[in-house]
Amino acid sequence: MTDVSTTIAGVKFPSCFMNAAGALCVTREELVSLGQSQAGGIVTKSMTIEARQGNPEPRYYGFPGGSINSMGLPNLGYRAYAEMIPELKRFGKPVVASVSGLCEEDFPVIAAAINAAQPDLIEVNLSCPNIPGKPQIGYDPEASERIIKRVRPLITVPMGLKLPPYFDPAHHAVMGEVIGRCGVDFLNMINSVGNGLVVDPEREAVVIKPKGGFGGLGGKIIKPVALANVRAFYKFFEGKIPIIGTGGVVDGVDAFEHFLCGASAVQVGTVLVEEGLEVFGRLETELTEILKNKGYRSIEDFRGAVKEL
Ligand code: RRO
Repeated sequence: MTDVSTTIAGVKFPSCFMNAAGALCVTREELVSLGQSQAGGIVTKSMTIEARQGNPEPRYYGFPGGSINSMGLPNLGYRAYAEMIPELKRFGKPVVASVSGLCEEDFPVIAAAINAAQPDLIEVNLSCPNIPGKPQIGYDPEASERIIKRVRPLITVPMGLKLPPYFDPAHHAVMGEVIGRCGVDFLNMINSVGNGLVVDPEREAVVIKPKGGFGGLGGKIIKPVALANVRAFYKFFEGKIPIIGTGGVVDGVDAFEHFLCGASAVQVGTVLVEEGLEVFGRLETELTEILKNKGYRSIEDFRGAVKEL
């Protein structure tokens, strides 16, 4: 029997595929639909203190190979998600609450209240690229460390970080040191590749409205960046901190590559938005087929085992 379940920080997921924070997970209806789907977990939209409409539209654009977004944290506010968590937990799969904030002080407020609602895991988003005037926290190691150290004592469920992509080994090392000092139970990488620009040559225009068209890139085009980050942190921590691989997973082969690089689960954003909830069944079938053909029984049989030349 081929087994595509996985475990992150001691929490068992019936399938290694789940939604990435932001993808079809803002409203109660969307979260319930994720619960009813074949997704292995339910990840909430990153939440702020107050509900937000987000940035002006158009703010998402899909194109062959990927997507660009500048949603601007549209969400219901943490109180609404805290209330929903008990209901979402009844679907028999882990609930992952994604905690964000518009300033450092917001993070502990939300973390404490959401922890009281006892999701199965909490993911602290240090990497939203789309709030005008606010840089991605994960690119500031000191600010990241301050925030992690403030929320860490407030969280009793496994706590993870959603990281932005890093593009230099020196940056992996600096953030690796920060994470090592703070005690983090899991990592999720990568968030979208921030501040890309997509141009429509027909219209001679950018494709999304906020920030002059700049936004976070997702989908197939970012897979090599995602794999590099998964691999770099897997090696930095010698496989001891579980990693959720996010970025560029469109089919079973992409997921297989993430696991080879060291991921224990994968999340899907762009392909979920483009294809809908049916994607989870397809991905599971495709990965199962690959594992069967290769003679692997589970992800643990080959996780992190990519060969170097
Ligand atoms: O809402 C967004 O604009 C957004 C967020 Br919070 C994030 O973490 N990553 C992203 O691509 N978009």
